[in-house]
Amino acid sequence: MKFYHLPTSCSDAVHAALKITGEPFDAIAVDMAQKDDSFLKANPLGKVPALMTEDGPMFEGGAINLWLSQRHPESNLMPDLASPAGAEALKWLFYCYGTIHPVWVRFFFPQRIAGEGDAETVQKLARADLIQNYSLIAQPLENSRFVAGDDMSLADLYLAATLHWEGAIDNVLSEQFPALARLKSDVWANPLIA
Ligand SMILES: N[C@@H](CCC(=O)N[C@@H](CS)C(=O)NCC(=O)O)C(=O)O
Repeated sequence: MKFYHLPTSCSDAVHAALKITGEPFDAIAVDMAQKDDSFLKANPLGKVPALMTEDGPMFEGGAINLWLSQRHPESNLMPDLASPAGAEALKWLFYCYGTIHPVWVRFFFPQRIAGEGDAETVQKLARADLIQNYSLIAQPLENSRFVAGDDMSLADLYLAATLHWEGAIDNVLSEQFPALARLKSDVWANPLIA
């Protein structure tokens, strides 16, 4: 299958899952300034990550990664979804995709919200929301190595991918929440991913 991605974007979480599962793939780094037809066939919205599988296009990173985890249960990327650990992993996975990621979009592209209005204020509010949102997901990491226990899950992959961007807010997340700094280096040092 073909994997459309952009290094240091949210597609890194899918890239990591592809490597861990051993799913064969061709990685294609997308030129966002010139989105070609094959990429737009994989995701008509022109966003990464996207896959062109033998059965057709697939997009939305969370869906792709859940699909990969079910195709490769031996990779242990998600606990049994009906178990208590599965509930935790799902909760934090959706928190990253549905709550944290959109706030980064507000931060990086404030004019998409503000239009002709006050983009600076939109960005300032997004920064404050980011700190509050990460303070919540840092809590489980005070008591366990990963967000849903001692095994790494898809939630950790996605959390680590979003932490690539904290340089834009002076690395305040790693500074304020050492557990996040630990998680970030733990995930990216994993020999299956690196
Ligand atoms: N909900 C989508 C979001 C995808 C997304 O926003 N990807 C960003 C990179 S992190 C992108 O491709 N942005 C390009 C753009 O918005 O034009 C997902 O989780 O896959």
